[in-house]
Amino acid sequence: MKLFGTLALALALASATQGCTTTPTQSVVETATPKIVIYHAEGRRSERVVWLCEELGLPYELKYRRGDVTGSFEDIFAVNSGMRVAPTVFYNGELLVESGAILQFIMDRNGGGRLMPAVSSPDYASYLRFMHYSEGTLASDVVADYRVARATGGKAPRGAKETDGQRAMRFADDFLEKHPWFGGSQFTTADIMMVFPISYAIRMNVADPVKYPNILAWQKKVEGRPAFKRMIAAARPDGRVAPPPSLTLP
Ligand SMILES: N[C@@H](CCC(=O)N[C@@H](CS)C(=O)NCC(=O)O)C(=O)O
Repeated sequence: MKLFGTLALALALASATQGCTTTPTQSVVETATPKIVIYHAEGRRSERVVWLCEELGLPYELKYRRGDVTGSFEDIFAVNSGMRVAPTVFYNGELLVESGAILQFIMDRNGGGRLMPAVSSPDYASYLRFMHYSEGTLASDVVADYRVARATGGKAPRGAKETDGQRAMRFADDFLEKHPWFGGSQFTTADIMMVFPISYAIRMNVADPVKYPNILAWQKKVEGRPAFKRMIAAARPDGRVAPPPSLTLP
């Protein structure tokens, strides 16, 4: 017992010393190709995972019922009854939910430093901010604006006072005035995360696109990427299916 205790202490000390003296690695590159199964519904956030796999050249299996969003969600519920949500992903059999976490997980295992700035880079803070801002602030504010408007007559908010969603869009637009991408100087997964809430805000008429010229220019750039186009061909071949209704413009 005593010997085991001493051995354990020696091992703990050795690994602690190692942790202090070695350079931390940013990601663990997997040598074997993972089996990635993406449960998807057309036009939904699961596009992010497809797009990332296309950017990284990772093979994936895409499961959805073409032209049938309700049916796609039924299939999701059959494998993930705890959380009927797109994306639902199986990575080597492990269930993953929450798109930002899924992207980060796939990047950590397979990115090898691609599509993100180095942790020591000055871009790292903004990269991380927009990775989380996309869902934590922008999507939640824009969707809240949409739901409030739908519950109170369905009119697009166009008053002098900004809504929370519009303010969140302006913050993003201001950032792009000084930086080409949400991750700073290079295209990163933060851009992949930001596309959904931005296009939702514009399509649903939550935000007036003319007010966000930097976002409009960025949208053209990201949507022109070959991997984005491959994602569209695989995940949204017939355009948007059963999109929620847009708010009415004044
Ligand atoms: N924060 C979650 C949000 C996931 C989410 O709400 N996805 C929508 C589709 S875009 C969904 O599954 N909604 C359920 C439904 O439409 O029934 C994420 O980023 O993964």
